Amino acid sequence: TISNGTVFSTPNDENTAVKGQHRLANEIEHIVQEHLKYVHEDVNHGWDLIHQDGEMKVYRREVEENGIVIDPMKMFHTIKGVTGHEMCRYFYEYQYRMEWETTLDSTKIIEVLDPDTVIFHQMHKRVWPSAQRDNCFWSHIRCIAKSEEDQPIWLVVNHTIPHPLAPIKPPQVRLVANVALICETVINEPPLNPKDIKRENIQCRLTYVAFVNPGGWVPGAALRSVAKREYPRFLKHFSNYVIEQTRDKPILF
Ligand code: 16C
Repeated sequence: TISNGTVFSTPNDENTAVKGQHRLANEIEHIVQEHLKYVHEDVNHGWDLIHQDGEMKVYRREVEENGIVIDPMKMFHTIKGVTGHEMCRYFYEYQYRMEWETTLDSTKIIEVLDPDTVIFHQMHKRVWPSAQRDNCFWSHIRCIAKSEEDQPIWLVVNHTIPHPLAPIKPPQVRLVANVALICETVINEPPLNPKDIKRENIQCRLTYVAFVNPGGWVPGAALRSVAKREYPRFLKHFSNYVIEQTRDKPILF
């Protein structure tokens, strides 16, 4: 119990968690719906294609707020041999984070709200000469069924939130991020018996969006050039990581 009377559950609490019944449920619902609304938004207007590599396309919209660069990013990719659930599971679960996240010094879970919703506190690597950034955010994984025949949509949203267990400690600067990974599984030439589906029959169609405010001034040109290099690098690296992790495992639909 924190001094203002609020009860926070901890990661090792045995009795947390009725799904979707916690103090952030409404906020999360709202943000999830926003992401779903814009996932098919046309990128032909206002977005610049800044990187393309095979199936991967990276778009950016140049936006500044009070002189701070807050360019939204939107990326599309198709990854062979994995499902949307697998991509989202590896993105969401704490135990894999440091194996694929190359921008972090550390990550920890500071609260579990339900099995599909946790609060992380992460410390990013310092990018010289700017101050080190940290981020405290809720992370939520969800499966959305479309119809009996269609594969469901899987998504993870990570959204910055203040938390008494993660006060901002200068000189660190808290960044503000709202990112979503939204995935669909495509089954090619489906065998008659679903049990016969092999990894060679599946692929994941992925959309990743990031709205990141660095939370304080960073030289705009430097930020844009780091972002242009690092976002594609993240997506490529993370996709390869999931391919490697799942290669010899049963398919997780
Ligand atoms: O989605 C990603 N990771 C999530 C799970 O960990 C996380 C999302 C965070 C939002 C993006 C954070 C940007 C961090 C920038 C600070 C340090 C960058 C270190 C670069 C090392 C060379 O919930 C994957 C996110 C992948 C982001 C890659 C692009 C980062 C470059 C942005 C430009 C930063 C300029 C300097 C700002 C201090």
